[in-house]
Amino acid sequence: MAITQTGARLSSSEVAPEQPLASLADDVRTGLLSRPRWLSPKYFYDDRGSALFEAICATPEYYPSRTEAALLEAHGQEIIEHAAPDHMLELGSGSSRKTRHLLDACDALDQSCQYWPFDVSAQMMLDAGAQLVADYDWLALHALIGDYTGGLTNVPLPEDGRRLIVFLGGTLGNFEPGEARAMLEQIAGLMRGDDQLLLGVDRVKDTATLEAAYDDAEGVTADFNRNVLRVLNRELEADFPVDDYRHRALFDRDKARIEMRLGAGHAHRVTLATLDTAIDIDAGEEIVTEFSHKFTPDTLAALLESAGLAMDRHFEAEGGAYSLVLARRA
Ligand code: AVJ
Repeated sequence: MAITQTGARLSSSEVAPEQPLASLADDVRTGLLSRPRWLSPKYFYDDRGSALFEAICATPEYYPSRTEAALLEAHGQEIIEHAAPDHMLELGSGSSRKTRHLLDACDALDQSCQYWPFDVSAQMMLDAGAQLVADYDWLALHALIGDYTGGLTNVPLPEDGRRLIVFLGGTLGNFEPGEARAMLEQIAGLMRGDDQLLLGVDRVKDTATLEAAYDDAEGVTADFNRNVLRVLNRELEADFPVDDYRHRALFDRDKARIEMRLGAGHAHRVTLATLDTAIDIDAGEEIVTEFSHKFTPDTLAALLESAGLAMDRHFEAEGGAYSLVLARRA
């Protein structure tokens, strides 16, 4: 394991996937040639896409992010008291903005814990990390660079100490049910004894609220959705007519998920030079770009149970808008 020491309390290392992950090229070839056509939401997040996601979180319609932050602020101390972590591993930590509520709670409770953010963007983690170690003088931060969908067995957590695994933002909702269970099983595989998982998920609610959250009036989400085509145009030398695509966000109540799609305004042929492929797209044809699953207390408990986990504490936003749960191995 290559460890880069960037300061006494700030270091980083790369986490290798268990098996080689599919490349962008392979994923796009598979998805675009399937029916319905699909693209993985993980390709939204180039620099522009990450900035657009931050902007989504600031729209009045997108309640999940601020609702989760409020729950972390209100219950941070109870969470840290209950989990008493020596090591906090966060999957998809991004800029670690919401995690500060947990670090504040550690601070208030004199629980000195090491923080292990895990994300693909080394730059974002190290920038945020430098600020974090400056703000919390007891904090040691070890940034883990990699794609956590490649598995967690190579995460270099020390054997000793109690673990709190943090998985926020409703990101689990991006996975299809079987994948979500597999992801939770991976997490459960890192947990022993009293170790805890802190999981944030969005809840099933009325269709209007859900669809508005994924189709804000300002059009930020629409721009975010179309951004995946810009990524493909750049990375695969493609020529998607980005502005010709219409953003759609529909709640499927049977599957309890928002589906984001991009619909072609006109029939066209797209060429992906890097893939040596051309695809004819019909007028109105749609590409599925994201699923965002929503849960009820029952479906959440059942999913946890299927992965060998059990709910220890459940913090709900007003009206059951959002859930934060602490779970342990069953
Ligand atoms: C970051 C995956 C949790 O599904 O709500 C926000 C992404 N997509 N608006 C979500 C997203 C459109 C977000 N997650």
